Amino acid sequence: MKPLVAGNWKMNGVAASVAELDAMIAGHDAASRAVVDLAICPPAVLIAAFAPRSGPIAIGGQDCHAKVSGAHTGDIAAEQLKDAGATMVIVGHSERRTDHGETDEIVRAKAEAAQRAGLVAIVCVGETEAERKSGRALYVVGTQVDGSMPASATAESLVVAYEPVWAIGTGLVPTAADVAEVHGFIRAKLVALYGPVGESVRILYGGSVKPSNAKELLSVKNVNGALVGGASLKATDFLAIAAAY
Ligand code: G2H
Repeated sequence: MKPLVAGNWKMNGVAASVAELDAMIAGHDAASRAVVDLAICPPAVLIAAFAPRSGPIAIGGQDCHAKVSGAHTGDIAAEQLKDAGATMVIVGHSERRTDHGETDEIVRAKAEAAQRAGLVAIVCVGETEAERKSGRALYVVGTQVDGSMPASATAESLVVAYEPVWAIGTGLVPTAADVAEVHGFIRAKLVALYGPVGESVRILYGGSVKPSNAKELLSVKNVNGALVGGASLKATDFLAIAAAY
């Protein structure tokens, strides 16, 4: 399957940051496009400006509301992201789960809203440091997968991102063996949930991915790409990660 390297800009970037997007577009040449899909998820206010010029780089949101419209101040519907030019959206990122109290049930509703709007849902799961240290990483990730995944999926409508919370923005990364164990576990869960389709859903690794560790992380079995935060803000770093393929 073709891997996906998606950049999550989080609450970073202003209109002038389009220069980085333009450099990414220029660097994602025919040879790169043949082997890897790239996406950038900027703050929602930049989507409408980024999408028309993004060419070979898909543009996504970082969150969506589960409803189509209504009295939900500050929220954005999946349909509105689609209208602005997004083709995908991250849901259930640990920063959303922590900062906004999002439960597995809420994340699942958001993933289904994304699919309803015709967006690819990138659903995030991952254990905390305490959960890993107490030997509960697989249990926690399994519970999140069971509770957060949409009712149905195709290879095109769902992407899963494994992001151990303790690796996010810390510079720490799990060993290749630990990544392989969790990704293999998620793969088995996806097959149990969706049948053969579960074999073709991409599973991204996220958490302190950078040019220096990309090759090792992205060559692990069942790692089908990366969700990149800090290192996606600069075109040179982001393209260097994509060049691991
Ligand atoms: C994990 C990741 C992007 P970073 O949140 O989703 O961020 O690469 O900065 O750890």
